[in-house]
Amino acid sequence: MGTALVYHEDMTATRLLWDDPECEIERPERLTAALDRLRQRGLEQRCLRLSAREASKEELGLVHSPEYVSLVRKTQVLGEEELQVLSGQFDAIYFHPSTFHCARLAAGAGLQLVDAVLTGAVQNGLALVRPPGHHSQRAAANGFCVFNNVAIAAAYAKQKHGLHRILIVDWDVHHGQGIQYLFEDDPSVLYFSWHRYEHGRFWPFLRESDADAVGRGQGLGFTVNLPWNQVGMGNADYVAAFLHLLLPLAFEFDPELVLVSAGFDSAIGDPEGQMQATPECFAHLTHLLQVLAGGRVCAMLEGGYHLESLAESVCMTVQTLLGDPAPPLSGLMVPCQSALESIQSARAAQAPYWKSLQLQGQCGQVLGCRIPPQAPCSGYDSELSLDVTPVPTSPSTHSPEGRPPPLLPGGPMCKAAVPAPSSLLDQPCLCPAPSVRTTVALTAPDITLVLPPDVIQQEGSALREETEAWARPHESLAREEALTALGKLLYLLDGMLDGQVNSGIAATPASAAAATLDVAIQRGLSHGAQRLLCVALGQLDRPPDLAHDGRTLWLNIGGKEAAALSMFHVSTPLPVMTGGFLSCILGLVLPLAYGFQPDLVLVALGPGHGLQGPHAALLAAMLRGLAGGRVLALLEEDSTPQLAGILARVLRGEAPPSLGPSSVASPEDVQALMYLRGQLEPQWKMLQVRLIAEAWLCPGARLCRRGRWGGQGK
Ligand code: X5A
Ligand code: ZN
Repeated sequence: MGTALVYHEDMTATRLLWDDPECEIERPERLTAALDRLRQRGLEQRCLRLSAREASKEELGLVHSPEYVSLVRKTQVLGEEELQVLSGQFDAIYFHPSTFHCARLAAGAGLQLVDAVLTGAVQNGLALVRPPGHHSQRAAANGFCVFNNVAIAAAYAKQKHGLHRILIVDWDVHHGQGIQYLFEDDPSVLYFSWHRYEHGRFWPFLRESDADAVGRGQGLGFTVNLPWNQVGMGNADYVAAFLHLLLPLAFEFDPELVLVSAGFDSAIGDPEGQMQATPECFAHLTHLLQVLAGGRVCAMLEGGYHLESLAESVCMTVQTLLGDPAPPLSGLMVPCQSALESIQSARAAQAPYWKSLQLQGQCGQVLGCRIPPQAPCSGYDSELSLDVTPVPTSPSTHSPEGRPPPLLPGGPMCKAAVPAPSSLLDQPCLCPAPSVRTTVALTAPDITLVLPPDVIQQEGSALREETEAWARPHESLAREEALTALGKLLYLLDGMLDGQVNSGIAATPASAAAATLDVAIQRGLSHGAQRLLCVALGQLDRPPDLAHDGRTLWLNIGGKEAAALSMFHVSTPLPVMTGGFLSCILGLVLPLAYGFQPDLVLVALGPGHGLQGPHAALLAAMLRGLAGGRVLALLEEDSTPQLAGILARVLRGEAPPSLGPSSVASPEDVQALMYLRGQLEPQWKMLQVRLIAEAWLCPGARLCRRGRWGGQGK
């Protein structure tokens, strides 16, 4: 459906006319650097380009006082000295004779974007604007912000388009206190902000930026603050915050529209943020938001002062809005202690208002700790534990992240501001963005649906002899239909491993599902996949000779009971309610998947998977964030064409339909999840939503936990 890019060259006009070290970073080059890079990458050309219009007085009046709007209007005719004096009345603000015009364009750009998305002209978009908006208040400019672009867009979406639930995600590194103030008693706007806080010692130094500011009156629980108390937060911290805090609330809220206060001062290299998240992380954040609100995402630029980091991060965001798969994240996916503390305190502050947090609550509180605090390591098959347990300190290549872990044990887990290694930003990413749009190949027969033109019905098949050789050990693959299906699957898989096809859907007779999956795993591993994630739904037994060598992560959803045979072989019952399904995906599947960092994902809907189309689509859409989108879905031959169709659409980058209001998870679902967390947290740090009481959990836990970042500045 397309991506809008809203811009106007006039917004490069406003600039600082005098000496002010605090404000000098907000310069016109921010816009030109971002736009130039979008052009260089061919991304701008793929967007629907819209020229920004000025917001009207009435539109500005949706959030600002008339007096304040006239005050800003008058700056047009002031001389430099008067501008400087007026600027001095606000915190971190400069006015320029063009400020009023630019700020009206910035606000207007957001309105155009909202109109384009809500009329269905496009699916999503980005407004490249300055001045930024999120610090601006009803009657005050603040922190480089003059009019509150995102807040105006939200108020406009409510008033003009009649929306009832809008999610604002503020990933700028500063607290958008302006947005918070404007909606703090409004339950129709859920405002989420993470920000550098350092226990109140970072600008804007506000008590109300802390996690315990949760809104007021009717709006209680609709303000969500995640204060970062240390600098140096990275990809794992940001993804963990989304999986364990933002997304559970966002699904429960079920927004009709997502607005993003897209500041990139939260990216590596930025002088304000001093954080470590790489540009690719913004592809993942964007991707994770695209599963909400039917994919209606409107991003608007806020901060971002390191031109290189800003330009790259903007490209990552736009590329993902366009539907390209997200490049894999670099770095070990282990959230730091301080991030976990922040996430946990925000979860605790929000728990009274959100069912999804109450149910996932702390072990020992909600469930009365019926789950014995047994040692996960000893819970494993003893033969395997040697191979599996000492991942973080083992010099073998069997770590979940597939690279030798750093050999620096111990050390305080403190962070220091590390300047952006320019090498990190110069390097081309591991997985180059595809030059053509994602292709999905279907081997499933009888799909008579009208599919998007870039979804190809695959004709090819692997050589008969080769197919037979792979099939030989499996009785269930002896039948002709099973062999034919297998030949097509192997051909498709090879296309994916060669990089000719990004993702695919293959069909197999139900009786041969388990064997086909087994062959697909073996073939993937022997043909170039380093780490293969297999998510098997329904009754699909773990292939008998699947190794615990860390190259395959086997996750069965549909097992009889929750069980972790090793850290790489996990089974959990199929959740019965939507809420349970969501917490299984956000609380188990994705944390494991992000920790594992696969380069190939198999998702198999086996016998009795019981998934509705929208649930299957959500799972597939979210898994597409892994492995550069290299996802192969395996269906049973008698699956409905609707199921294959909806999967084909999400695999090529369309948004999954929203699930609607979610029911809560059943006690059994919660118990299974918490049990597995207890078992797996020591090895899979992305599962953690709180600090592990080390001695309480497992004697080996302390060993497992140290070394990752110790002594490395984080
Ligand atoms: C939009 C934005 C930052 C203001 C920092 C003042 N403002 N020290 O990033
Ligand atoms: Zn900022």
